[in-house]
Amino acid sequence: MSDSEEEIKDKQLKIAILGDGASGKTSITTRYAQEKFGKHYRQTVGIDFFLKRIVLPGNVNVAMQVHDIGGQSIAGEMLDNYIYGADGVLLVYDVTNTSSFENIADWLKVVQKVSKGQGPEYRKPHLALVGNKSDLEHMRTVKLEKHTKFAQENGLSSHYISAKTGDSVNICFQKIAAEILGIKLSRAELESQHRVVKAEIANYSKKEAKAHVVQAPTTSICSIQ
Ligand code: G3D
Ligand code: MG
Repeated sequence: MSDSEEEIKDKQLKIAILGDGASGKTSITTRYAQEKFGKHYRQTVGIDFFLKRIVLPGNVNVAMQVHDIGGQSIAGEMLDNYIYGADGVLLVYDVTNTSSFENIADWLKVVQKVSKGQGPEYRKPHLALVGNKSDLEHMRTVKLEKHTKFAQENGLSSHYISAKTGDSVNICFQKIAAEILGIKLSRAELESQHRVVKAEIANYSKKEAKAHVVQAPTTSICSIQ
C-alpha cells in the first residue's frame, strides 16, 4: 500500500456559527445536526456543540463540530473561545431583518480581531456569509445584490439557506468543509443533499434543566428540550 493510500483521511473541523439573536443560529445547528426544526436544545454556559459525520469525495471522513454561540452577544466574554481555532465561521443573518445583515460587518470584525492576535501558525477560518430564512422570500428586505457585494468585498463564500425547510443547509456545510479541506465537489455532489452519513445524537436526561454536550470518541451527546 502506498503512503498516500495509507494516509489518514479522518478530519475534524470546528465550525462556529455567529450572528444576531433570532437570525436562526440554533435552528441551523439543530437542522444540520438533527435534521429537525423547532425543537431546540437549550443553550447553557460553556461550549456546546454538535458533532456530525459526513463523507467528502475521496472517502474523506469529516467530523463536523458545530458550535452555536447560544445567547452570547457580540460583546460576550466567551465569544473569542468559540471563534478561536475555528476552521470555518458562518456569519448568519435573517434575510427579512435588515439590521441583522448590517450587523454582519461587526461580527466579521470580531472574527478578524481573534485572527489578528495570533501568531503566524494560526490558520484563519474560512468565512461564509449565510442568509437564513430563505423560505420567507416574500418578506425579504436584504437584497441579493447587497449580500453578494458584501461577500465579494470581504472574501466570504455566499449561501442562502432555510433552517425551517432545510433547503440548502447540508450543502452549505458540505461546500464549506470541502473548501476548507481543498476538496473539489463534483456537480452531482453539489446537487445532491444525500451524502450525509448520520447525525449521532443521543437523548440525554430530560430532567436536566440545562443542556450538556459531552464529547465521546465517536459520537456527540446532547439533551433535547
Ligand atoms: P438564534 O439561535 O440565532 O437566536 P433561532 O435564532 O434559531 O432561535 O431562531 C429564531 C426564530 O427564527 C425562531 O422563531 C425560529 O423558529 C425562526 N427561524 C429560524 N430559522 C428559520 C427559517 O429558516 N425560516 C423561518 N421562517 N423561521 C426561522 P420563534 O418564533 O421560535 O422565535
Ligand atoms: Mg440561539
